[in-house]
Amino acid sequence: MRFDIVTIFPGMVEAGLAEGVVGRARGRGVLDIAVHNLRDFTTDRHHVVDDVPFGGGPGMVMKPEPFFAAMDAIIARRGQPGAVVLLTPAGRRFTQVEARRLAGLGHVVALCGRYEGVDERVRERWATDEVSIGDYVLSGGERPALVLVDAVARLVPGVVGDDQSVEADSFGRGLLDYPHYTRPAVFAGMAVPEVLTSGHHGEIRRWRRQQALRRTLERRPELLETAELDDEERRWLHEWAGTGERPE
Ligand code: 6GU
Repeated sequence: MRFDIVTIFPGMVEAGLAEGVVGRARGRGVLDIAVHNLRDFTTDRHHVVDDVPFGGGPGMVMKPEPFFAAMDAIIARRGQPGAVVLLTPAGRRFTQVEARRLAGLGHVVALCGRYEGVDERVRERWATDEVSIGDYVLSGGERPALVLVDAVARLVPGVVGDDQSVEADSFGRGLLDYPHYTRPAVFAGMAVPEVLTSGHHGEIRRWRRQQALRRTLERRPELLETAELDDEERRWLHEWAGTGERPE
């Protein structure tokens, strides 16, 4: 999987890619990620990337020319991408569904804007997608681009060591994850739920499915509208709704 990230803070982006699952996959060559300094695509002596907004008002706007030059260079050197994503708080919310779609495209370019804005002609000419990572304000698209790369990269075969853990992840089936425990069996006066030490694998699977469902119902009930549930899970929901009860 290939990523190109265009930013005025290449050091921040490189630092975010250096360690962990993404850093190792990059080291193995499973991920080919290039970080491009937007200032390298300016032609003036001072490498200026922003200017005052037409029509007035506060803040600065990122100039279009460096983005256009960066995109021309990326296409020439790295090939035609499957998507060009502009990271902006005005974009559509990034979801696991979007991550899956982008992972299937093989080559994604991320354009990091600053909060005040990017000249609209960049979006018009280049952006196939405009993405926000949530309803809060960040000072730039760099951290959102790192979020996007991480979420997409995890879905690329060979990036995460254990394919099963990707499957089981929160949102793998559209549900929140179940609680996890490791040794010691009693710690700080708190015991691990007995079922997990029982060795009854069928009971353990059932408990985990119930816990995942319960958490989702309590914390993110709207996810249940699109989650992939089987008949038994639907029955549990029905029972809990009927009695006001919750499983242990
Ligand atoms: Cl993509 N950019 C900025 N500046 N703020 C954000 C965001 C993006 N997503 C959530 N907040």
